[in-house]
Amino acid sequence: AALQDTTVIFVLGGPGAGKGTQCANLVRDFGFVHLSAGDLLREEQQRPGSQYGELIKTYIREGRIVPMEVTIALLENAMLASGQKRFLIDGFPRKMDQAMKFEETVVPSKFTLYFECPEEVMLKRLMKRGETSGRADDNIESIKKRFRVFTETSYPVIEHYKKDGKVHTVSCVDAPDAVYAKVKGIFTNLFK
Ligand code: UP5
Ligand code: MG
Repeated sequence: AALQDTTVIFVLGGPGAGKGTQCANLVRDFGFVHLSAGDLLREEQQRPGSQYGELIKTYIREGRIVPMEVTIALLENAMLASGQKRFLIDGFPRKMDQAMKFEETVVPSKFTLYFECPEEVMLKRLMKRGETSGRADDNIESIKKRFRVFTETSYPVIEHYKKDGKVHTVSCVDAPDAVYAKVKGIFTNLFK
């Protein structure tokens, strides 16, 4: 009800494709609110008294998908708390049932922005980031598990939306500015 007339764009792509990097550009130029499901889960994990702290920690390290009740509640709360109307939902939905549930109980998505990137490129980026990120899943074991879950479980969500003609695909191989030039083109057509 409260979120009925909001615009939601799902931002999807493999681990390390550059979802967060490009969302930051879109926030600056188009006034979207950026909600990274992974960031919200990491915050919840740190929150003193959270009943999900241990569960989230284990799931993230193993690259597994946290039960959707937890993630959807975090997203919905953040959307309501923002008081805003345009959202980039980054890294969610990662599983078909999550996509269905979110669109039924929160709000349907307008489209999906899919960042396409070969695994070897993502691997390089994540290993490099792992030198300084402190992220518990930026290590070779966790990265391999994340790739596998993406291919087997999360990519089918993108395929589903592709069948509906609701996906804008952007290659994420080039430098961040070149990638953003393409993204900006899509958003300028739609939102300016
Ligand atoms: N970089 C970015 N773009 C570049 C470019 N064009 N050229 C060169 N370098 C580039 O970028 C990654 C790194 O690459 C950075 O160092 C960046 O500078 C560089 P980033 O923008 O951070 O990529 P992103 O796609 O956001 O990568 P991230 O690691 O955040 O993706 P994941 O999807 O793996 O992580 P997320 O935080 O979404 O999820 C983590 C875990 O949380 C999941 O594995 C899962 O266990 C759990 N989770 C759920 O259970 N449910 C959810 O709904 C969401 C998450
Ligand atoms: Mg991210």
